[in-house]
Amino acid sequence: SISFSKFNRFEEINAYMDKLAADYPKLVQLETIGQTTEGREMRVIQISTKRGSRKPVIFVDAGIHAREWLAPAQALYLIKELVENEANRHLLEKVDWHILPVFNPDGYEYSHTKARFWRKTRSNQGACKGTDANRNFGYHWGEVGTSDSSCSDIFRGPSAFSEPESRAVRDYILYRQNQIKLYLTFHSYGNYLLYPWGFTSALPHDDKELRSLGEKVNNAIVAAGGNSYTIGTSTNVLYPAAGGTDDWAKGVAGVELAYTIELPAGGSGFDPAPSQILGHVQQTFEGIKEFGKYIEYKF
Ligand code: 0X9
Ligand code: ZN
Repeated sequence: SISFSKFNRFEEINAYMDKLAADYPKLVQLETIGQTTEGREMRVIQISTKRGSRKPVIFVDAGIHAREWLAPAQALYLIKELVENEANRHLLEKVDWHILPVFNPDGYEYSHTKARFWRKTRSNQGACKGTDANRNFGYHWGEVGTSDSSCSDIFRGPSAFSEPESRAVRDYILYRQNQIKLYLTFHSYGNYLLYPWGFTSALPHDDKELRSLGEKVNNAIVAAGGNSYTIGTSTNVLYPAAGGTDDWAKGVAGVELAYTIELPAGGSGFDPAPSQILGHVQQTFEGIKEFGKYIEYKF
């Protein structure tokens, strides 16, 4: 079963979501949104107090990069708090949460069983396997900070949306384009709160709003004892990298509020000690609540 003193395997995460769906049938619905290259199911948990509601949706994903294990842990903790902790019911009053805890389950399992620092998907690409799904989205695809070599960790894929995992998330978001008001994607590591763009150093039209919401979130995390985040556009505070999910969500799907959250480091960077997981996910959850409050107030 799942816990926050270890990194849970994909099957454990699925079994937990099944249990939530069985125990909280009024609150939880599961949707399989696609299949990976190796045939695993990609499952989104929809948390809502009202079936068929037209409330604003916050869409969250994690684990697009296989080795960034704190990201699925954070998504799982968010799921647990939203569903199982009655003190958090207010976060569901005006907003629905749709969460994909493991974007890249083939890679995630591979990083558990064969190669700890695997990043990409597991598709066949000629010389080497796998595409960086965060270079595979179809907005300024193939531009700066990407590679056309299948052996590179930032391989963009042979074409935009070449990966079944990318297509599943693209289609899920496009289908709910008008309802999704905030897109959050969890990565690790380094404590960065990033927003578009990753393909250019130009600022988005709503840079001020994105930054000030980022600051609210960071203040809550710091107040909870977490490390402070560097806030800004991907290009300006981290590095340029085109074809990311966040840029696509904002630039194509029209989800104006889109953030990549680079969670804290630990161990090699990608593997905080099991004893550190709970503290990190609790502190970050305090920031995620601020995102929820903002969407509630704005829409
Ligand atoms: O390079 C990435 O994909 C992300 N960093 S990571 O170390 N987790 O790999 C940052 C992505 C930021 N967003 C865009 N560049 N669009
Ligand atoms: Zn990442």
